[in-house]
Amino acid sequence: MSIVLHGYWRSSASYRVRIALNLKRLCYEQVTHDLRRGEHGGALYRAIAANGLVPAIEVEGQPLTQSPAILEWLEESYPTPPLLPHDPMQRALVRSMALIIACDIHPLNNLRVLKALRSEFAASEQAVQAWVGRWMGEGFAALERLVGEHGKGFCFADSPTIADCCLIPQIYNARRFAIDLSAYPALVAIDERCKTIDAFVRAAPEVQPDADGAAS
Ligand SMILES: N[C@@H](CCC(=O)N[C@@H](CS)C(=O)NCC(=O)O)C(=O)O
Repeated sequence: MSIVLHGYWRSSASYRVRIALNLKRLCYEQVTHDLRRGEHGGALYRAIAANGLVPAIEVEGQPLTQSPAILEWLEESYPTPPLLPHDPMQRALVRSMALIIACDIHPLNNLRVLKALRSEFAASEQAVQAWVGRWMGEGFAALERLVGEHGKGFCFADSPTIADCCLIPQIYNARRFAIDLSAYPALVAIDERCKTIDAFVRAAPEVQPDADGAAS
C-alpha cells in the first residue's frame, strides 16, 4: 500500500499523523508544503486537499484530509498495535481526549487564525500570545484532569492511543509559544515517557527531512 503524507515539519496536525504511522510501523513518503511561504494555499495542493491545510495523505492516490479522520482510517486499516481500546465507552473517552486538542485547542490557535488576529483585528504580539495561552490552558486543564482519572503512563491506560498522538504535538506547540506547563504535571510526564519511544522520536519536527530550524 503506498502512502504519501503531505505535511510540514512544524505542523502539529502533521506530527499527529507521523506518530500514528510510526506506531503502526508503516512506510510512507513525505511531501512538504512550507506554511511560511503559503505553499499549502496553491492550486496544486488544493487539488489534493480541498481545505488547503496540512496534513493530507494519499493512499494509492486517494486523498484524505483531517488528521482525526486519518488517525481513524489508520486504526481501522491497521489494527495492530491498537491506538484505541476495545470497549466502546473507553474508545469514546480516548476520542474525547484527542478532540479536546483537535477541536477545542488547535483550531483557535492555527496559523491562519493568528494571522487574522494580527492583520484584521490589529492584535499585538502580546495579545496573540495571551489568546494562544488562554485556549491551550483551558484544554490542558481539562486533559490533566482526564489523564488523572484514566491514565496509567499515557493519556488512557498504559499504552499510546490517538490521544497521545494529539497530545505530544500540542505540547510541542505549547513550548514554541513559551506556555508555562507547570500546572500540567501528568501531561508533561507523558511527554517525557514518549521521548523514550522510537515512533515518537522519529516523528519529532526537528528530525524531519524538511526541518530547517527557522522560525515560522
Ligand atoms: N483540522 C485539521 C487542521 C489542519 C491544520 O490546521 N493544519 C495547519 C498546520 S498544523 C495548517 O495547515 N495551517 C495553515 C494555515 O493556517 O494557514 C486537521 O486536524 O488536519
